[in-house]
Amino acid sequence: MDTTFETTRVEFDDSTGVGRITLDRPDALNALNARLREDIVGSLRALDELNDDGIDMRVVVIEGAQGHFCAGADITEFEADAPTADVDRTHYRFIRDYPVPVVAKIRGYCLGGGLETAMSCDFRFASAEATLGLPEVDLGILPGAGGVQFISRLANPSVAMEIAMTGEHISADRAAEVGIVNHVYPEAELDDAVGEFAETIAAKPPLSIQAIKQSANYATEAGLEAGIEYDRTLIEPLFGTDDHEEGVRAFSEDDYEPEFHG
Ligand code: CO8
Repeated sequence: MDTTFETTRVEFDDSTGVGRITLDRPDALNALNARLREDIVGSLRALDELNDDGIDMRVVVIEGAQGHFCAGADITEFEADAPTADVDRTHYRFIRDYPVPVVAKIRGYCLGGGLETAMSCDFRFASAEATLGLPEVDLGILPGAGGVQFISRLANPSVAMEIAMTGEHISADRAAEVGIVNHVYPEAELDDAVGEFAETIAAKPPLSIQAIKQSANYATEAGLEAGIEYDRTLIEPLFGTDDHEEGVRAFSEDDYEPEFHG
């Protein structure tokens, strides 16, 4: 299934179960106008619908066209119609609540709403040449689509505040050092590294992966006791699955190669 929206391209590799969404407004460094925000949601829905048709779609990678992830909200739209909280939050929340893991593959600029988009993903893999930051402060606003919330959970809160208050551009290495980015690769190795990671996750038992995402999201919001209780509700149904049986069999039989189907 390969398809295009006005500002995104969507591809799916049925041999790996990995979908790919490319933000495609390169003339504006893939800045998020209203159309692109809606197309991201439309693209994610299109990939998710594959599962309704019995096709295993297990991981999504989001990247930007032509060397940049995304330079943030489209500033030219601010004058005409400042983004409302509801409109602008849509794709961030959609990614966070999305049933399969979402990986942000970051090249070039990843700023403002672009970094907020990446931080709403479950993983961030960056090129060593990427530049990240939250420059909203210099526009007299704040990263108001959850950016301060996300970065304060990923990085030390004081470092997070420093990045948001200075609006400084930081390197991928610095972003990894403070916890915003999972891994940094030389530019030429990024595609393979993300592909390998996505395929590794895609081959795992999908219901376990879904439960781990739900549990990890819950952990950022709930107290420890409530979180442990929540995990108990997640694990009980997993004990009854074929994938659980498959994993136990692979542990017990030396040469058995498990295949997980969800
Ligand atoms: N919006 C619109 N157009 C943009 C944007 C943007 N964010 N960023 C770049 N562009 C356009 C430029 O206008 C330029 O277009 P043109 O060629 O037609 O003049 C083209 O992309 C290339 O950009 P530059 O010529 O500026 O390229 P440089 O390499 O010189 O600079 C930069 C690249 C540093 C990325 C620079 O373009 C820049 O600083 N961009 C703005 C970055 C920014 O401030 N982003 C944050 C925006 S605010 C936000 O994201 C959060 C809003 C939260 C709202 C929450 C509501 C609830």
